[in-house]
Amino acid sequence: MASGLAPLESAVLDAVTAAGGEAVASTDVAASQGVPHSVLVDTALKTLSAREALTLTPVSHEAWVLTAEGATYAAAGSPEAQLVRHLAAATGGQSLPNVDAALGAGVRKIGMQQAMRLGWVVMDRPTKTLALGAGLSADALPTDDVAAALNTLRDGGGDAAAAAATGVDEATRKALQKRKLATPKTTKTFAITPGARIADARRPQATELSREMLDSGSWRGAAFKPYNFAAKGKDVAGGHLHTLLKVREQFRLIFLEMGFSEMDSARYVESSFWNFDALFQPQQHPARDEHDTFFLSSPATATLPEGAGDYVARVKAAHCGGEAGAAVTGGSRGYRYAWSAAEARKNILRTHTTAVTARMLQRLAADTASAGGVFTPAKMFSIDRVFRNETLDATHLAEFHQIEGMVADHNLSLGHLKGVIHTFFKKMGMDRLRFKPTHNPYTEPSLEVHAFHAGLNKWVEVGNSGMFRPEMLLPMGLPPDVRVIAWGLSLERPTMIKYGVQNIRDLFGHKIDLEAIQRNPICRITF
Ligand code: FB9
Repeated sequence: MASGLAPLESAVLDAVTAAGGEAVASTDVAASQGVPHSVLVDTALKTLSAREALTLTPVSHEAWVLTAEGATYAAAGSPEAQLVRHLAAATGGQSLPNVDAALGAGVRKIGMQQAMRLGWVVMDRPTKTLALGAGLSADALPTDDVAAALNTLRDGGGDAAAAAATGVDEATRKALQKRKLATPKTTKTFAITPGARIADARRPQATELSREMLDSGSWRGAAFKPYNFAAKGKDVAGGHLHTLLKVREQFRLIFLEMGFSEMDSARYVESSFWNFDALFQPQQHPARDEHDTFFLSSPATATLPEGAGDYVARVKAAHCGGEAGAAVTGGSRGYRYAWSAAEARKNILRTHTTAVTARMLQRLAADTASAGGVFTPAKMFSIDRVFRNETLDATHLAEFHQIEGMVADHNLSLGHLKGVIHTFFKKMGMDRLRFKPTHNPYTEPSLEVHAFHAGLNKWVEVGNSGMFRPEMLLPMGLPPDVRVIAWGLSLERPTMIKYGVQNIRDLFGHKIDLEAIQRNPICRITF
């Protein structure tokens, strides 16, 4: 049961009760309690009026406050008055530099302007000296109404009505405002009167409807602390998706929207067979040496796929070429080298998720065989980590996330590849694409994909793609008219561009700023 009132609340209630229903000025209570008016409002008046213990009637006051410049003139006199006093004290015309030295160029300039407007000062053109105006002398100086008005405003607490009463009328105040010497400020105070529920304001307030109150019925008369719906709830600490995973989720949605299903890519350690050989990448290909690929020391080797109609032998034949090779690849002459099973067994950290695609395609071929040769088209994707022993720089780490999509169906063409890539990048908000021929060991033709990025206002290389080679597909046992188109990109690049990250180490790794992760807005995929 919340007990007593805050001291200020109690003081306000006392004042209101003492006033016997008369309105009490909030400024008076604040003054009597020695607290700034705003504190009284925030810590007592708001809570008590929320409980309908008080009724607050806003009273706006227009108070004129002097500007810093106004305050100096209130003390030292208006510039024009200072100038006149100076000239009166001086003998003969005063040169401008002399007056500047005495009053300061700022005061002299304003003073001269005002005093000459009022005829208090004249300029002797030939000698460029200043002198008192006609009818003025040291003992007949004009009154400094400006300074007087400024002082009246300050001493009157800026109250317009009080000032007007002492001759500082609206026009004078406007003139001061025009000279940026004083400005009107509206302050809002309150006339406090008793509220409908002032009676039980002192009664402790219930903060919850407890079981006992329900049983005892004591809730009927109880005063309940009104819900403060504006109260900031407790910051609920929760998990935060890493920025990369936020973007990954968006890419998954794009693929799912396009009717793709996700491949199981949970396999960082892969055999050279699936990562390279199955993709018809020759064993002496530069990417297969330790400069580009991480080889495992233990387990150093993997077993090659058994059965599958002796799929491994057909892969070997495809690589070796010759009769056998041409037979399993529809006539390719292969690479004509001695393919080594030992090389293929070497375990590595996969360099691309295309290894997973190879496994999926080989499984599709097996399913086709077990379905009596009936091939079921497939659209699949993967987004997962790959590892490359590359030179590290601001945009390259030894690992990144590869996004890959593939479509396997009868008689697919390059047009289908370009079409599906257009659909994909359009969903990323990029609909101006350019395709540039390139080379991959496992696709022919191969196309680099470039997109015009409006935000960066430039063309960006956004991925790679191609049609898997028959030397890769036929040894798997896929029907000869089945074509497989595929494309790939990284997850890091779009994420860095989306979140404006310059250095990949700020996005991925032990040095990232966790705050940023928590602060990063959810990711809307359009780039
Ligand atoms: O992601 C890449 N670029 C990119 C992608 C999106 C993007 O979005 C922005 C909002 C606009 C911005 C940039 N790239 C691929 C292009 C380059 O960054 C490239 O320099 C780096 N590439 C990585 C490999 O680096 C060694 C990105 C990574 C990549 C490259 C190729 C593939 C996948 C990832 C592939 C493939 C493929 C080809 C054929 C068949 C199957 C898969």
